[in-house]
Amino acid sequence: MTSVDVYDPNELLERPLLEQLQLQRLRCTIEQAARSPYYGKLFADLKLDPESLQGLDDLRRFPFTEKQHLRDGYPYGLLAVPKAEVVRMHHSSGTTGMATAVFHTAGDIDRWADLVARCLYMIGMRKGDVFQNMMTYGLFTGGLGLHYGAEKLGAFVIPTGAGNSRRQIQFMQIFETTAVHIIPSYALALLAAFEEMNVDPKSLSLRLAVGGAEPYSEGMRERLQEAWGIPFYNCYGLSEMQGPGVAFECAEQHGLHLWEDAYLAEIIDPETGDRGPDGQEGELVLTSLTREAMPLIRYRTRDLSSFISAPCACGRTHRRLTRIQGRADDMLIVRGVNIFPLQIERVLMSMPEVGHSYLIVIGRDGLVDRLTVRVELTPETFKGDLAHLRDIQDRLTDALREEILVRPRVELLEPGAIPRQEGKAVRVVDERDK
Ligand code: DLL
Repeated sequence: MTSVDVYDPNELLERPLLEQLQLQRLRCTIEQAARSPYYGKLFADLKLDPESLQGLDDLRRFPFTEKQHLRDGYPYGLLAVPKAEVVRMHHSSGTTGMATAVFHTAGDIDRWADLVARCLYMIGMRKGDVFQNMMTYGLFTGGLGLHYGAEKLGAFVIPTGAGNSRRQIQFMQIFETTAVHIIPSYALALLAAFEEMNVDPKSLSLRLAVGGAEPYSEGMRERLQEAWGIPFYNCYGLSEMQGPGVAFECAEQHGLHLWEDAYLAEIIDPETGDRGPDGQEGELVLTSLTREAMPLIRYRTRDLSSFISAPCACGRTHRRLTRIQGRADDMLIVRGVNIFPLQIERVLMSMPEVGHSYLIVIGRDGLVDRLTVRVELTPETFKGDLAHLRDIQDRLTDALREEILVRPRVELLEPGAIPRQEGKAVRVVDERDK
């Protein structure tokens, strides 16, 4: 028997037992989903029922659920319990213009809190930790999701929410905050406030940070860890699957454990919908296994990732996902070339002269696409002479050209020139459709 210290023994389930549990939960989930107007009709039309599921592979016979289905059924088309059983709803951020409502029973909230507590325990958080939750509270799941999980663990939770940078830092000082939950782009922006207040984050009681809700590169993580002096753990989730805590990094910081007793994951080719070999990058498709109010079957997340099937050194058996590369919809096509914003971030973060923020702007010169990368410099670099700045501009342009195969226009900006966001960062402005 292994002696890994875990929150929930399920984290160590050997694969055959884990799969047995998944199958049992999948059958219940299908039965539950059939109580919603949408799935009830779909399963009846296609003559699908839980009994026909002999093994996990039989799930392939079920069609994908897309965001559009949630939208078409808005608000209650996928609700699988009487409305009186619902204790809370969340609403997706609607960053892609398609907002959806997600409902929770008391049991759902409890299981979600347990899952988040498991994540936080995994990275060493315990009763006695002071957890400053700097995520927006409200319809967004980042605030309340982590809040309930941290409380369940017995941590001392400070629900500051997002924004008000000076007060965030004061609270860290006064209440000796040991752990923070923060959007990575905001964690970078907050460094300017630390500098202004002449506070070194390394002088505080901080031990660890949880960062998620938006794609960020390994280079960005390294920067954050260096500047804050603490590990940043990647947290993935989406409202439709209840919120943060779907997958989470362990102390190894090499991939995110996807909790397979709560979700059944597939990676598909976004074009064909087929499953590829393990390790191949594709779109993550998730089936909830423990959700009651609004179970979703084969939900297409649009998020791009791949499985790491090698066992993790931490001893947990749940498979890991590689860092989410962004959404399939994030892909930019510039002069016919496919570019992901994270490719640009990777290059920027590798250059020490680059400061706390950047913005990608796509426009058009006549019929030709124009790609501009606006880059804030660090305060020290910005004071440099013109020849030095020109050299940085040339090096950035060349490095970006090499990575994305398109030659961008690079604009160097003074620190703080790009407006800060408290929520998910907007990294791309596409002016072509205007
Ligand atoms: O962002 C839930 C969340 C809150 C996750 C706090 C982590 C921390 P939504 O607003 O529904 O839910 O947005 C979900 O955000 O489909 C991804 O595209 C993106 N996303 C979330 N976490 C990550 C991450 C929350 N760690 C959408 N890396 C998802 C990359 C992420 N993208």
